[in-house]
Amino acid sequence: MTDNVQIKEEIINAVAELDEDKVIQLAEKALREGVMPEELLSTVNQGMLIVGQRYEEKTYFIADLIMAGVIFKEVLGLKRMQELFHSKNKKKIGKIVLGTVCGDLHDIGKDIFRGFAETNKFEVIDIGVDVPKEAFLKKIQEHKPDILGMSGILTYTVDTMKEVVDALKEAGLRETVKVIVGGSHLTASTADYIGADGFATDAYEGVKICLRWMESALEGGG
Ligand code: B12
Repeated sequence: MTDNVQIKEEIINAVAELDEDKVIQLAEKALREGVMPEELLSTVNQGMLIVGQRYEEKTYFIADLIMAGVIFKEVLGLKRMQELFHSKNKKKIGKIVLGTVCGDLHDIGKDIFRGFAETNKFEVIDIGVDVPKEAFLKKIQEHKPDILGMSGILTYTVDTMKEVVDALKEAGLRETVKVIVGGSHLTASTADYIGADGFATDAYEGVKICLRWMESALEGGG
């Protein structure tokens, strides 16, 4: 961890103010000055939380949420960030089918999870956003993944995720795949209600759980 406190604060403020040019300029500067890409992501995320608060307070509107999304995606697209997500290792350790559940269009957290998973040698079949349970089932039958990853940012997606897990059970597929759910509103008890094997409010933590699952499967622990 570096202690570039000032530049990080400037980035948080620029994201909160939706100042696209300034965010990109500061993000590039921060990376040049030694801020780690992972730290940059979490810094930008702090700015996003302020955008969300302003939306709740009705000082920001839907157009502002859209702008915040555009800014985050630009940061993710910076060369150094792409390098973070780029896996040179061709040998894969496991397969993940990943999607944002039905009714939810938020894909930034999903994309970050995908990036970290690919860097950690997973093959990821990303089936996008607003994915109906039937499509999850179809992709699981087709690709036979080790893990199903579901992202849901809107709070009601807890029920949508549960519907997918229930559908897996009905189709006799539940035991064939580990299920991880991700979203900042999730807790151990909601994950339990969903019937997931694991949950994470942070994409990197989620990937660490997936790595542990693959290790224990290799050791014969299932
Ligand atoms: C940008 C944004 C949008 C953009 C999304 C653009 C995009 N391409 O994703 C757009 C404009 C589309 C949008 C739309 C809406 N949004 Co919006 N949006 C946001 C905002 C500002 C940032 C979200 C974000 O990307 N955060 C950054 C990422 C990195 O965080 P994250 O997604 O949570 O991901 C992290 C974890 O959750 C986790 N994770 C995520 N997925 C996964 C998956 C796995 C497998 C794992 C392990 C981990 C994991 O890892 C990530 C961190 O490492 C938030 C505010 C906030 N505080 O988050 C509101 C927010 C999420 N939106 C909100 C709302 C209400 C809406 C709308 C309903 C608004 C409207 N009236 O139309 C619509 C819904 C559209 C829909 N059907 O989905 C509310 C949700 C409230 C709720 N309790 O459900 C929020 C919280 C704003 C608020 N405070 O009111 N939004």
